[in-house]
Amino acid sequence: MEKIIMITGATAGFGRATAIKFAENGYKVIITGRRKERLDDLEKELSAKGAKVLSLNFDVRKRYEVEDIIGSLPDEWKNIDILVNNAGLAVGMDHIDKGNIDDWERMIDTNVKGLLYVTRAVAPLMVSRNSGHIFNISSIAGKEVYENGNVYCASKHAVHALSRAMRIDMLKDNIKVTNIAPGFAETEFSLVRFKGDKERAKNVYKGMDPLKAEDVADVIFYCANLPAHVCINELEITPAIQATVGYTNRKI
Ligand code: NDP
Ligand code: 8X3
Repeated sequence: MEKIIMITGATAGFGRATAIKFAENGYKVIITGRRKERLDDLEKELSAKGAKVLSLNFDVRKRYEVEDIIGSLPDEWKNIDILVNNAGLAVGMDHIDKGNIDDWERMIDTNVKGLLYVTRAVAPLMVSRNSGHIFNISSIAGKEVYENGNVYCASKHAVHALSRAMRIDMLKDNIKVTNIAPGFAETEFSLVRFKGDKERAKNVYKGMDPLKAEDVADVIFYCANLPAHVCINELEITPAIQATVGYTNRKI
């Protein structure tokens, strides 16, 4: 039987690349995000390749919407085998005394609370079948911190802690949990962080060959397709020129 994967934040970056990778490999894919047009376009693109796609248009921060939409999945889409908690963002980059509190709330509400709402809705479906695999997209910013990264790093440290906690809680339910911790990857991430400032966003990746969204999709696919007795609990992936969050060998 075809496996079902649900990916939050499939309208761009890692989520979109992951949806394409799994759809091309015969999975049924549930794609989610706030930008409906992009979901529609992706649904068309994948369906044209013969994939079965369900597109769900919601904001992970809206607790009751998340519960309602996931709670009323059609029967043929309920048996979710893989959940990728990917939707997330950084907004702003300032010292802690100057940060914008609205930006902080957006990051915490999306990266931490949104991930929890989705997990709380999907995990019982997996527990009832005694089977499943949850991927949480954290970051190397979930293992280390950097100047001006304060709240984003804290939100990703929370994701890292939740991955470890979920692994323990769901051990007896035969549900694998994998924490993915990418470093620099050129997606729309920096454009969002710098609120549409293209020049500043481009500069983040100056002098390097950053990760591509497809690199992250490939490792998720690899982890998801290991033998049943193997679980990768954590996977850190950076561009070759990046050793830690702050040590890079840029060619500038
Ligand atoms: P992108 O900005 O390219 O994609 C982010 C995705 O998240 C979009 O599909 C967006 O969809 C979705 N999203 C954001 N907020 C919400 C929300 N409130 N509700 C639903 N969906 C939402 O960034 P990336 O692909 O790079 O980021 C994906 C994840 O990877 C994030 O969690 C990020 O923190 C993490 N990460 C990124 C790294 C990088 O360097 N790029 C490195 C390490 C981790 P829409 O706007 O349509 O809702
Ligand atoms: C994104 C990677 O280093 O920009 O999580 O925080 S970083």
